[in-house]
Amino acid sequence: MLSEENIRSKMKTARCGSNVVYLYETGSTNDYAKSIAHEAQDGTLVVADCQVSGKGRLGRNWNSPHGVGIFMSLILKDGLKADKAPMITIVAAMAVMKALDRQCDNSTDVSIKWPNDIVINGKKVCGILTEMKTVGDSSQYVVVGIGINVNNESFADDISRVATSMYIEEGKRFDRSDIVCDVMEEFEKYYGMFLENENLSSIKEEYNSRLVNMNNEVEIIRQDGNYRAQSLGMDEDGGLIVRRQDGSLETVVSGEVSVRGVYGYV
Ligand code: BT5
Repeated sequence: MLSEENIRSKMKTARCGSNVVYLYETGSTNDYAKSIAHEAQDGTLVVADCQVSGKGRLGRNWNSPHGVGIFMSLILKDGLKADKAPMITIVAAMAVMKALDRQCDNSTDVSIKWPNDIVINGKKVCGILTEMKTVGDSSQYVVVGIGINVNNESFADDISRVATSMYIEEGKRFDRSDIVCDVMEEFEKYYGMFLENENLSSIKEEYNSRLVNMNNEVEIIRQDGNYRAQSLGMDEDGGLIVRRQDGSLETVVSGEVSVRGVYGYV
């Protein structure tokens, strides 16, 4: 069982997860975190056993059943400029990947699909949704939402082609509170590196070395149409550099686009 006591007793961080709010069931931990963010102390982590209306990006759903997954949202109050906030998604992706490295077998291929998916063996095991409230051009708070499929044995037909869990890939069950605390520890480390320059210069190399579609042909999906390009890796501001078929280079920015493999999800 995931419990507040369990999580608190294992948390080793000074800031991220220094206060834990545990909910057996909620609509969305991001929505709950936003509803308390004004009064909550910086570093508060909202964790739920189940979400009845878990959210992905652009109004999509996040499948969030009881007893098997991690659904958590971290409240940060650094007053960062709003245009820096999308980089926190990248920091969170690094943190989850490193936490899953710790838990999974050494031979397991844990990688990142830019910008916000963690992938094992080509399927999505984690998604990240960063939201914020702004005042002028600064953020009043940022909420980093992380969903990880841990002990799920199967998925509904509509997502089974893209989704996987740690249990499905590793063939064993995991203690969710260990993973929550490992993610917070890794997040605190990489977030500190990000804050030094307020960019991803010190993270970029490691991130790109684990990018699932590095150098591959990808489909860039934009509101005004799709096109194919070669993915060349992330830049220090979190954009994905791509080479278009006419040879020109372009940096695509998360939020504006999705990236899909030419032959499937990755
Ligand atoms: C994401 O969106 O990947 C962001 C997911 C963030 C979820 C966390 S859970 C805690 C916090 N509270 C929330 O309410 N949300 C955050 P996106 O890139 O838009 O991907 C969504 C798509 O992933 C869906 O359209 C499905 O195709 C697929 N999907 C849905 N549930 C999934 C799951 N559990 N595992 C893998 N794929 C899933």
